[in-house]
Amino acid sequence: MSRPRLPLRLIFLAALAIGAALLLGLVVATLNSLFEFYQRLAAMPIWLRAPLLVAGAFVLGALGWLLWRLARPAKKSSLAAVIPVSRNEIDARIDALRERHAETVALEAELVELDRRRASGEVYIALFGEISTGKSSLIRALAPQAAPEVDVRGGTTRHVEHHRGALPDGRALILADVPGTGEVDGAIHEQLARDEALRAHAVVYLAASDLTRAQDTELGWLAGFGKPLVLALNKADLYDEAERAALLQRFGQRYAKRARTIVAISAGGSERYERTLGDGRRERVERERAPEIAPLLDALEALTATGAAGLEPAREAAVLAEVGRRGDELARATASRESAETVAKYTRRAIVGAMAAVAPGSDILIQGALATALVRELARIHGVPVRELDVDALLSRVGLTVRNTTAIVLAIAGNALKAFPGLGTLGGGVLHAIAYGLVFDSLGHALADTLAERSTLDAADVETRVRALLAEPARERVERVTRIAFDALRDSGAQDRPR
Ligand SMILES: Nc1nc2c(ncn2[C@@H]2O[C@H](COP(=O)(O)OP(=O)(O)OP(=O)(O)O)[C@@H](O)[C@H]2O)c(=O)[nH]1
Ligand SMILES: [Mg+2]
Repeated sequence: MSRPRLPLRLIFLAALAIGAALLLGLVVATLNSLFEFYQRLAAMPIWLRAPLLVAGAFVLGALGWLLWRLARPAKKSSLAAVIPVSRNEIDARIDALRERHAETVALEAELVELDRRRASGEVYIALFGEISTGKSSLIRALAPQAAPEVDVRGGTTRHVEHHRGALPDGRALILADVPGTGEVDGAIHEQLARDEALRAHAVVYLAASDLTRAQDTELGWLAGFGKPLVLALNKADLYDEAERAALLQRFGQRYAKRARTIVAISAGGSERYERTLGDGRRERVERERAPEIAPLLDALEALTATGAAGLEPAREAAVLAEVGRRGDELARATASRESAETVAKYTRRAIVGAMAAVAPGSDILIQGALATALVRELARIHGVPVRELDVDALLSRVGLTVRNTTAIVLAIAGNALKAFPGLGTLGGGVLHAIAYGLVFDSLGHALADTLAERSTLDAADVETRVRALLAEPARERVERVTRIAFDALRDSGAQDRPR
């Protein structure tokens, strides 16, 4: 049967030989031309050769630059703009979540605060930055009557606190002192700080030295929300003139696009030292360092020149974007909860159906309306529209898997369920039903995961996941399904229930 293959191979070899000969010829011809060109160039008078060489180098350079421009990978902007979302859209999403019994209280509270601040007409400024960068000290400097706790130890501020301060021109500001970021195990406090930063009209980002990668990312995150930012190098007193200038220059190069203004300040803070008294005794003293924050005051005056009303649209957009993001997260968690409930419901039905089946093994999964209903309900939960055709295609595809693996599933179920004493007395019918439940549970979870991750009824993906789940049914899953079977048995009044 393999007779006609020989001439085909010969033709291919001949074509390859001709191709190689042509390529060789081309290389030789090019080298030849280059050599001739070089000889001609060498024979030229210098006044002609030099400009020709310069022009050639220029053309090559330009060509190289053009190729680089075209081929280089696109720069990823760290200021990935946050997708704007309208208030109506957010309200509608929260309503929908509430109807699904999702925990929307925190989102609603955020919107109430959004409205409250707009109505108040006050300008809110959040001081943000890593722990011990001097946020609370700066509050003291900006609002002398406020007395927030200041300490050398990082993580001193634990809550968001608001203080009323004033600019030199007399305008009032509400200053938010927030917990510092970058603390070990400080995720909760960090979240408080981030939320407050988004609620503010503008943010003063404090750093006490050059920015680390984490601080860089944080600044990018804030700028991504379109937050008006002042980048303040605090504790400037710790640097000499040259060091301070070098740091500011570096900040300028790296952050001019993200921050409206970059300043160097000394929030003050306090210092401890020992002094010798008249009688020779030594005494530990703590004294306040004099703050030097004039450049920051100028920056804040400029930044808030339009008043709250001018800054409000950007503030609102940032808060809504964050509420939208959290709403999406909540929607995913809700879908996951609903999916789990739905899968459990259908697994139970499959088990009950299998136990009632006249002939164990009759194809309730593949042909049954149950599987169709499961697919439809999971698709609805994940907001994925499906056609009758797609559901059929999916089930027949997965059906193959199930048919092929029923024996394996039964074996697995049989083994794993040895952990449940008394199960053996229930007979093959129950084991079979549990195996069916396992299949349903696998199909349901595979489908839910595919829908959640791909937002489409990708049959191939579902099949791969079902195979993986069936090949290695985790003990936790087997136990869960078995428990459902026990409950179903108990409800149907079975006598010899396992203990
Ligand atoms: N040298 C110097 N030290 C300062 C300055 N500002 C603050 N400090 C000191 O830095 C330390 C931390 O100050 P805090 O104001 O508590 O810093 P924080 O950012 O509020 O810290 P957390 O609340 O823990 O995030 C304290 O020991 C202050 O005295 C400054 O301008 N110069
Ligand atoms: Mg503090």
